[in-house]
Amino acid sequence: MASSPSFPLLLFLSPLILLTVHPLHTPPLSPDNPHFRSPPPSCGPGQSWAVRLHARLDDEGHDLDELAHLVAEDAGLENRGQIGQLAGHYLLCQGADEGQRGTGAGKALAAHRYVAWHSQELILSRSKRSVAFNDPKYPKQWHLHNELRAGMDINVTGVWERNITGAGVTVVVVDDGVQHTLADIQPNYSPEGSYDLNSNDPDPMPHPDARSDNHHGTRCAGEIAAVSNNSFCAVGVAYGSKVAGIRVLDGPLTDSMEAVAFNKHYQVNDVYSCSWGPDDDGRTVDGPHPLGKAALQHGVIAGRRGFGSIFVVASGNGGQYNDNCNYDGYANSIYTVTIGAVDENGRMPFYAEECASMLAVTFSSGGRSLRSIVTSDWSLQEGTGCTDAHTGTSAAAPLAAGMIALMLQVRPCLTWRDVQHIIAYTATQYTDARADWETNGAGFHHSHQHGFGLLNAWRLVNAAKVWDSVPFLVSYQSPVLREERQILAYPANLVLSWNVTAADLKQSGMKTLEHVSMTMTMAHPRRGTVEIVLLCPSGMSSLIGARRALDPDASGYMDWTFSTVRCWGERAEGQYTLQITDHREPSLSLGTLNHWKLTLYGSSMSFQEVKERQRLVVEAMGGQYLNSNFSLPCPPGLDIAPEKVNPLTSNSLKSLLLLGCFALFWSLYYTLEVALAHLDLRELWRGRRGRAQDGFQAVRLEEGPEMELQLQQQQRVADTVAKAPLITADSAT
Ligand SMILES: [Ca+2]
Ligand SMILES: [Ca+2]
Ligand SMILES: [Ca+2]
Repeated sequence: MASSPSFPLLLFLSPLILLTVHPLHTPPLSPDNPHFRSPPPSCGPGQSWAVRLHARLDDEGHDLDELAHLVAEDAGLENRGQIGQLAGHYLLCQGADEGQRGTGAGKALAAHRYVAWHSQELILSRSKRSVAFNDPKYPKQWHLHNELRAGMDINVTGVWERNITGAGVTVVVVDDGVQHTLADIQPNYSPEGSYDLNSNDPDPMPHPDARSDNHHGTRCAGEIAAVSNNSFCAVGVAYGSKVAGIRVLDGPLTDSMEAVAFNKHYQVNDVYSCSWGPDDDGRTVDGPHPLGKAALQHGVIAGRRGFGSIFVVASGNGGQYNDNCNYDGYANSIYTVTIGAVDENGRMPFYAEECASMLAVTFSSGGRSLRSIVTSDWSLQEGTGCTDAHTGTSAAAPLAAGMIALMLQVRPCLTWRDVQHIIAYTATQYTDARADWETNGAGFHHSHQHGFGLLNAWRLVNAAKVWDSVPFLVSYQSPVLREERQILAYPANLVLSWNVTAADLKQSGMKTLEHVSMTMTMAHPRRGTVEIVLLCPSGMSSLIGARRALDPDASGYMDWTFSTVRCWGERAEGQYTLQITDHREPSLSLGTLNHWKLTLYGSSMSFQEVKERQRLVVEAMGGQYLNSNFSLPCPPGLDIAPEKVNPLTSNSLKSLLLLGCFALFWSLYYTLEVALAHLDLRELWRGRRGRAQDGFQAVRLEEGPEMELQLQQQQRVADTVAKAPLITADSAT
């Protein structure tokens, strides 16, 4: 009760105290002034005492400064003045050779009537919050901190300084294995998220190969989560995250294996980094097959406790063959984050593929004179555990996966679509004469070469911090539009359109767009000469079907789905137009568009809400939300069981085999018993062992067809059981 009147009094007095203390430290005061002291900011190590005085004046009317002097004197210490701006707190020092008196000082302070609290100060261990790593190759990791070309890095160091390193997030590298015994991987390795589909065991350790190139997955894993400050090689983008490996690329890949890979340990793995895809030869049109597609869809619905697995895919390395990622079904998929590459000048390298469905780009190798990506490497065969030569869009996708891990640390409940939205909202546009930047009706800039722009870790994480989940996904599908129209030769155009009305969208409630897809079937003698442009109602155009000089295929497209992200955030309602033209050689006949179908994906988010979110994201870029304790509520997610046990795992196979054997023996026994019952047993008993066998022979002969059938059936059961591992073995090798 006594302290309650004294606190306002202190408040009242504090300006006075400040007035008396402040001049002591202001320059105009002469050094000759008796009050002038410039005490060293601290005492020697182990010689400083901090005291808090009772916040009231004593009976003789001494002020706090005077009380501090009295206390110091009584304890045999020297008063060094108020500690910072903390009224009533003083720093008292003892001499260097006064260790003995120090103990006495402690006792004196403890007993002193003016002292409310005291403490002998310890040296605090604090590391500077600037990023300095002892990893020998960190200085060469220009993609993390580019000192040569300002701005040409992923802008991540400020995120690390705020302790955002991907903690609590697991990224899985779906590739040719991960050497998890490596010093840069082992401490961050997640065996729980890992699997080997090539050898069907839980250990994704890469196998040495003839060309010593099963280092790919390990390099990608290092880019994501290489351990920092271990005096070894490099630092990962999300060096506080866990990294797992799914070995699937070291052998023939089947649709079912891909499907298993995409959902493997999907309550453990948050982000799937896939630096691979169909052949980048400029003539392939391929993507996930039915099971792979289903697994991608299942992953975004059920993975990560219902928030959705994040699938990151590389745009492809077929740039020199005019390949385009709209012919790659993984890049086209709405479920994936499609990432392209730029070199350290921000230019699209010769190998990189462009397309309308590309979300963003990040760094990788370029021409010979430009630097490649420095990352961990395998140490098998010719590997040294570290490389400065990781290249291609393969090197870009894991950087994106690492940045997404940083986002998920600050906001674990971001859905798979939130992640795509935040990328669209935050990727940065920059000047590149060769990029066809266009700003769409919602104010998002996109180029076929760079997507929405460069991924920027600072922007991604700050936006993630304030991002409220977008409304659930809705879609609209036009009917299949049967055309059977001739595709005209350039410069003429076949123009088709479909109007999406307000009534069409009423049922789903869709207001604004995310992905727009167009599925078509076309007959053509050389499909690589056809060019397809899709216009959204705003007039924003997407080159969804780029020409490919090397694609001579005469089978056209069979229900191929092209997609674009270029209309992101725009109003869904209005007229969509297709422009198809044929840059054909005159000798070839014209093709025919058989039918097409438009699919819109989006949500009930209104156009105004899109603008509001854009404003919020811009506002968050100052870092104020990241710096503060601000956090939006995050629901815990659904309680989804780990993926269903694959019936072809070794344990279930063993059980199946046991069951099968039991069934086989049981039916043999039963058959024998029934058969023997029909025989003269005494004769059999009399006979020698050989006869018993003869008898059995007789049974077999006598009951031939029926027994044969039974045996065949049993054999078939046994076959199915025996084939099970063969099927897996086949598909796995
Ligand atoms: Ca293995
Ligand atoms: Ca390291
Ligand atoms: Ca490709």
